[in-house]
Amino acid sequence: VSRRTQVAALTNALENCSVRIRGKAHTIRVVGKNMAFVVVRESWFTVQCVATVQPDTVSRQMVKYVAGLSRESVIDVEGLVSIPSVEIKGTTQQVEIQVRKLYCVSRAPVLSFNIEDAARSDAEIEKALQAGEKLVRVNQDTRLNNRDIDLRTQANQGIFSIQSEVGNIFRGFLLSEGFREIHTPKLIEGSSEGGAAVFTLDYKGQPACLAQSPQLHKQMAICGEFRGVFEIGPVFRGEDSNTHRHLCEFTGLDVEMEIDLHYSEVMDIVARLFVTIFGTLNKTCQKELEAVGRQYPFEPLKYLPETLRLTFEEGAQMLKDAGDEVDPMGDLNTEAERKLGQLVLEKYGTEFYILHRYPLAVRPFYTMPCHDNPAYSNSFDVFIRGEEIISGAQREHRPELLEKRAQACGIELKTISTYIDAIRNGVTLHGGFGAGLERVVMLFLGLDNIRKTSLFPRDPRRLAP
Ligand code: ATP
Ligand code: AMO
Repeated sequence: VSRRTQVAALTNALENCSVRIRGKAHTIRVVGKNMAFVVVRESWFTVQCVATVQPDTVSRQMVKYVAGLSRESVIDVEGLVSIPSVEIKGTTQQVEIQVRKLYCVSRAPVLSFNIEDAARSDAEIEKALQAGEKLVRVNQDTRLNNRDIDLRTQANQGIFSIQSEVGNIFRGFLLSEGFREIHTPKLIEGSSEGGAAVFTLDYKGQPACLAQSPQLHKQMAICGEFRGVFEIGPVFRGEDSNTHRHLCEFTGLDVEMEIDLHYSEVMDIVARLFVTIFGTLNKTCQKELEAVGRQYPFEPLKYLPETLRLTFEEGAQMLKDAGDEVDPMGDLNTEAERKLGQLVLEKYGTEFYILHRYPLAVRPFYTMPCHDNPAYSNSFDVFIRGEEIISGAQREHRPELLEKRAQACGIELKTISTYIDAIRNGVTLHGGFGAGLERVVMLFLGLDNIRKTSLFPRDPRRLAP
């Protein structure tokens, strides 16, 4: 046997063929002294290998050796492909390998948990515990402390394939619409969003920050006559929030574009882009969606082909009508956002919608006020299942007003002087938006915690692995 066969390629067509595979020992089960079963896993795919004592090929000693292997060791198996008479449960491949040779390439120590346990849903755990089975319930900190092991479950393989696909669709859609991909600096002079959530550092003797967003530079690209731009890149927030949806570092999906007349042109792009993302994921990622759903059951996202848009005033009125107190000129808190999501679902049948025309006072300094009523703004947030995934707006392009707003929002003008100058040098009407990749994936999949959709999450308590 010379060439290695992928576990994924092991099908009925290879019956009686001699193959060599390499993978992790997912489970090891020994029956008496003459037989051992090893399920070999190669990332997503699994196959059962059977070592039975046979005069010429498999000795008792070899069965004993197999029995002594540790789970998650990397092994090479050579043998014949056979088709079992009964359906094999718990493996992706429906053939078996009758082992002739088995080598251990890399022996794993006893790990903090095994993949079988880590892959169980809550319902499966309850059922197993009731049946008196001994198992380890793997909590979130243990998973994140041992992320390299945790990532091996099918649900996690699915989550990060879906995350990769969201980035691909985002990029493909925007390129096809004539946008240009840009890469803005992450070391900048000061806060780009305002507020205290910023990491400061020393830049060769000069005070500096890790970029809180690509906001200023994506706008400066528009000043540089890049008519429409996007970026997929890291965003740093010195959040003190230990919530299920805040990270200290996340991946921003940012867009900035010229507009002709109205900020609705930006919302048009958001709507078409996200309907494309959802539709494509539902088509191309079925296997991954099923794997996530097996461990973390969820209902598919309900969305309309024409994305619903409500004004902030309409949303606030819906909450009031439902008996909630709402500050008409304040922001919605997390609870109100959730409640509104529920009301919108009941009334309009969608879990994806845009809320626009927010009070100006709750938006960042660079937001354009509404021309008919400057207490409101040409801005919007976008929600999935009652939680924010996007903020966006038309930008203030009048330098004097921009400076005034920045000052009022407590931004140190000297840290944004080159940005203000760029706006002063002449820029057309423009707007854009930013989404958080981890939030998009978390909420599309109905997951309960953003740490599940961040490969190596950074939160106020976690800087490793
Ligand atoms: P944006 O910055 O665009 O508003 P966001 O979703 O990060 O996006 P924040 O402004 O950070 O929102 O916070 C919005 C809401 O999240 C707050 O009104 C508050 O209700 C809630 N929130 C933030 N931090 C915490 C926390 N530590 N505990 C509970 N709730 C929090
Ligand atoms: P905002 O601050 O609302 O807007 O951020 C945009 C989107 O980024 C995500 N997000 C986060 N994800 C994880 N952890 C966090 N701590 C976190 N904070 C925000 C959310 C949010 O909707 N410059 C503007 C965007 C624009 O107007 O273009 C901005 O940064 O999904």
